[in-house]
Amino acid sequence: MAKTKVPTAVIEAVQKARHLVVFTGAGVSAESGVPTFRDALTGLWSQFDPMQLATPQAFLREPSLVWGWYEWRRQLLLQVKPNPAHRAIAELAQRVPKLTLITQNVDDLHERSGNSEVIHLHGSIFAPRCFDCTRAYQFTDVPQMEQEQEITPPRCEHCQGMIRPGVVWFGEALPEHAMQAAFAAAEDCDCLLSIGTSGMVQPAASIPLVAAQQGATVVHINPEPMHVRGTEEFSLVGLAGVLLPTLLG
Ligand code: BV8
Ligand code: ZN
Repeated sequence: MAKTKVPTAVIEAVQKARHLVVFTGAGVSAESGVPTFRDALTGLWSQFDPMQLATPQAFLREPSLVWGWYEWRRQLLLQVKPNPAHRAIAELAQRVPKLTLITQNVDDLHERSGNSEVIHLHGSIFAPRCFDCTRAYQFTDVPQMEQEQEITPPRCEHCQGMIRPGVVWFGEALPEHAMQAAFAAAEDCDCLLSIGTSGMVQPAASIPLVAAQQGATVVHINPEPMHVRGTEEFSLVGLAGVLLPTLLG
């Protein structure tokens, strides 16, 4: 892949930013070996559309299949590590006066790279809770499960309800505080980096738009060229782990 030249306007916008927003999707974890939603899922789940599995209806209809899918993803996340993209974002947080990190991802790779404040619009795979009484649980044991094994979700000690992944499913509202903080940052920032997201899922996908509409410089980093509007929006075609370190100057 030819080396993408980062426009000077982008380098300057990042380095001069008073308030930089970094908005990430599954692509920022791809180089850590975490499959994105649009990659073909492997094994048992390749026959399912993630959009069909990531819903409360699917969980109530097939609790073992959905719980098994998340346990497989969680086990995978316990084995992967942050990549240069995550590390460059943590480094940027040290350098700019103010950085707001907003992620659609449910992994903890930003936190493990040193970003202490992360707005998780779609929750966390590491924060299970009771489907009925919403009591929060911790993962203590790491149940060894064979690849593609269906396992039943544990039961709540308090009400015997099924324990569910702590993520936001399709058709579920995003956490109010996360939404408010994310959109306020998009309104206030002077530069927004949109990294590794196909921009298909709402309302998260509106965040770069809100930033562009109030005059911020918006930079998309994605191996797929992204549609840009106006002179203050850029599409850098390439891998996040390769392009982000070049923004550090
Ligand atoms: C809501 C957690 C309302 C779970 C996720 C029609 C019918 C029904 C619903 C809707 C509809 N139209 C719109 C909706 C709303 C729906 C929606 O947007 N649907 C879409 C699919 C049409 N949204 C919702 O339902 C949301 N809730 O609207 O609630 C409401 C209000 C009040 C009260 C009640 C209800 C909830 C959406 C949240 C869903 N949960 N995740 C889990 O993780 O399992 S979304 C999930 O998918 C991810 O979190 C992520 O957000 C999304 C995947 O998107 P990306 O992150 O962009 O990943 P993707 O694979 O798509 O793309 C990766 C990109 O990376 C690619 O572009 C690729 O080129 C790039 N890439 C690859 N490698 C690299 C790279 N880039 C850089 N470097 C690399 N190396
Ligand atoms: Zn309960």
